[in-house]
Amino acid sequence: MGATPAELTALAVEIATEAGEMLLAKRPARPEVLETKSSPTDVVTALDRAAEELIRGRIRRARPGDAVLGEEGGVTEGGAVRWIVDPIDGTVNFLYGLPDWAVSLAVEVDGRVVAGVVNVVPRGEVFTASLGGGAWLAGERLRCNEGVPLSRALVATGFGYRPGRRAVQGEVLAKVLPEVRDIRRAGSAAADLCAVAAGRVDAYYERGPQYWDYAAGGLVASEAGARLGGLRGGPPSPEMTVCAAPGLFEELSGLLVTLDPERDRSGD
Ligand code: LIP
Repeated sequence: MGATPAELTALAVEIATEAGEMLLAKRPARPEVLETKSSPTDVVTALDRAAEELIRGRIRRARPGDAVLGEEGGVTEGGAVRWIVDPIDGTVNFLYGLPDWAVSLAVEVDGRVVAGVVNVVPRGEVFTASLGGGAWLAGERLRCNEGVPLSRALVATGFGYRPGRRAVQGEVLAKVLPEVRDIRRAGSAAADLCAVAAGRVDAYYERGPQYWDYAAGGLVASEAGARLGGLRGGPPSPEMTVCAAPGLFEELSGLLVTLDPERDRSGD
């Protein structure tokens, strides 16, 4: 079933908004951990699962036959249109009641992301983008910060859940920190990428975000003029994802390459 990027974005806004309303309404004072994944600190709550089920149900009702890739529910095969779903990006923030968690929905057509919505629920901010249609927040078009040198850059980053990865991420951070204005670690890749788009930070890098973490926020940032990629000219990936205006992207990725960041301490 055909649809324009703008139509897919509008549907994604409806679904992400409804999922956010459900999460706000049903979030208990102290959500319980349902289970853990890659480590004892990589948590899933019942509401992660419930939100993804709501989202999948709305997609099925509106666009039966679309494919879905979701953090909790895995792959549902379908046609040329595929939804990339992170029902709660920033799950630990959700668990603790911190404000940076988001419902992140991206829509691909033939493997290319054409629509992205990041609903940062506690802040009441719904970031949207459609391919070629710009990035938007509350009716205002977004532009990333340009012309910022690395030494004056406010840089967002994040950390994985396994000790062996975090040990190397700490080593890399220790080398990046003296070279930049400062670091921010908010806890949601989707929200971090939207912060790049909105000029609230100048850059983002992280080793480890999954495709559902960065697919929607990556389109928002790209449509706001930022470059999204990996190291050495590669695409964004769980190996390394970097996002900034083109000049700063080159400076930051050039520094990261010297630090051999795409590795984990062996054994854990
Ligand atoms: C989160 C990422 C974030 C990372 C966190 C966590 P989750 O995703 O969005 O960038 O630093 O450690 O992985 O696990 O909340 O969906």
